Amino acid sequence: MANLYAQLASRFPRDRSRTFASSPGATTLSYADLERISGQYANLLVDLGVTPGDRVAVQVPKSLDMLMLYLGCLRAGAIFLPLNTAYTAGELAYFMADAQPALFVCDPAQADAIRVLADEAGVPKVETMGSRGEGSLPLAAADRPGGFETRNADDDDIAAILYTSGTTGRSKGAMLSHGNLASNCQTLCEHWRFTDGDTLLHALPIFHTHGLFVATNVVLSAGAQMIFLPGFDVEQVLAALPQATTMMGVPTFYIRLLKEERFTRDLVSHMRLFISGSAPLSADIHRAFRERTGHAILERYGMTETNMNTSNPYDGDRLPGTVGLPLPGVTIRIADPETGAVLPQGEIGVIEIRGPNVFKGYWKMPEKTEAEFRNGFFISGDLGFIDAAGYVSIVGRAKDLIISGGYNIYPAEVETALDELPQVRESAVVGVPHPDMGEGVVGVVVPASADFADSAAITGALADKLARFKQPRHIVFVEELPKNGMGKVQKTVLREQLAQLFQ
Ligand code: MCA
Ligand code: AMP
Repeated sequence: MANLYAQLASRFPRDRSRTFASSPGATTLSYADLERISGQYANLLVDLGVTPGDRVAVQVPKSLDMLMLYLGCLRAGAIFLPLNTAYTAGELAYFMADAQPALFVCDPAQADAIRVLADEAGVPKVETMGSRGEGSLPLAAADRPGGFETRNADDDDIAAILYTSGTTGRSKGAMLSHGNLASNCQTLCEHWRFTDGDTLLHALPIFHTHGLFVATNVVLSAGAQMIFLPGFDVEQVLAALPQATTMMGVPTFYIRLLKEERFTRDLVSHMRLFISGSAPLSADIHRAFRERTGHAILERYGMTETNMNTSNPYDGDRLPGTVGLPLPGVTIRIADPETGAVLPQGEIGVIEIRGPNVFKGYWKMPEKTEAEFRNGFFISGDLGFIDAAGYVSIVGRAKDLIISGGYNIYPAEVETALDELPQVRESAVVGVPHPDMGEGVVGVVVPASADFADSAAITGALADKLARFKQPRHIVFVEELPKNGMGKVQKTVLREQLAQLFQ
């Protein structure tokens, strides 16, 4: 097979003047522009000394330039490493030290602070890229030639690294190969019937699998176009929907749209497809959406490590509360979480995944990689079952994970940050139902002195340690944490006690 970019390019529209992406009130790029600008970035990377296999770490606001840099990295054989814009300096220092990028691209406003971190971590080059084409990298790219012969790549060559946190220890860099990404987006493009007549409404961040590999790569695979919004803003989405044919989002997008009276059946009667993923879409929201619009949201299930695994059907029943059937080429089995024994159909166990979509392992962590595979299957940490018709349902998580608005938060990381504070004796972090974000983060704290109850002091102290989305929205002070006979905190008890906190 070939470089992912070359595979995508083989499906670009023959007429390269056709639109690839438009940002309302800003840039519109044709496929010809895409080829030229991604070529300019690839030439620039070579000039900057970036060689195949080098990491290019990117923490910049969402922009089409960032996408062109992604494609430039693919073409030059570099490994694209996008980072959540919410990460703090402390979090970034870890990623720099671990990934050792040859180049770090940051927001111009952060350049001074990033240069200090980069010096400490031995990262040789820092360049900048802003949200409107400003910054040293776009400026330098504009001077480069647009022609670039895309480098050959093998299926197993790494195209991107995406960091995911873990239940223990620090974040792990999931290595995704050209073959992983190419096979998955082609499968999704066919499964969801994307064609060059489609226009995708893109309001997701592009530092994650969802916005980058699912949304963008599927559009590119179909030679389709997208309306590229800076983020999810309900006004902008309502204004753009009439020009779109398809939309992808996390459940929060659909929850927020349903709150708007202007989100009517008429507004979306021309739409072909709404897709949801990254977090559970409640059956209630699925039904409310169908009642309001006549559209059954198509829910699918994926992970950073595996891309997409299952999807409800395009034709046929899109069953609320299920994540659908395994995608073509993907094998799903349900195993006993303790023994790994494969369970009979209908029983609940841990979901395990095998297929061309499954990643190559964690960057520089061979033992962690080995521990998360069983007989060639990746152990997802999600609990679920498969019904008689083959539909997969997710019923819980074996991993201690909170998903808030589609972002993953590992309680262990937040607890460590809380426990380091002098005001805290011990803590437990849980996710409880949140009407907008699905789950909201709550920190349950046993204070170091009995009369301490200043939650603002606690959240304030976390501000520069943890990305904002990981910070507890509520601090609840307790005299002691509920523990079982082994001394382990009973999080189920806490979740039950706090279930109404955000209602
Ligand atoms: C923003 N904030 C959040 C979140 N997002 N807090 C918790 N959870 C979040 N997801 C913070 C903001 O910094 C702000 O802080 C405050 O919460 C309120 O922000 P708000 O304006 O309500 O948020 P927003 O800017 O509208 O963002 C919400 C969002 C956004 C639109 C739901 O989080 C989003 O685009 N999520 C999509 C994430 C995604 O793409 N996940 C895919 C992962 P302050 O209080 O300081 O104002 S890939 C994946 O999961 C797999 C592979 C898959 O299957 O797809
Ligand atoms: P991430 O680490 O960001 O790749 O998140 C992957 C996790 O998101 C999965 O292991 C699931 O727990 C969750 N997830 C993704 N899609 C769905 C879905 N449709 N329903 C429920 N959980 C989902």
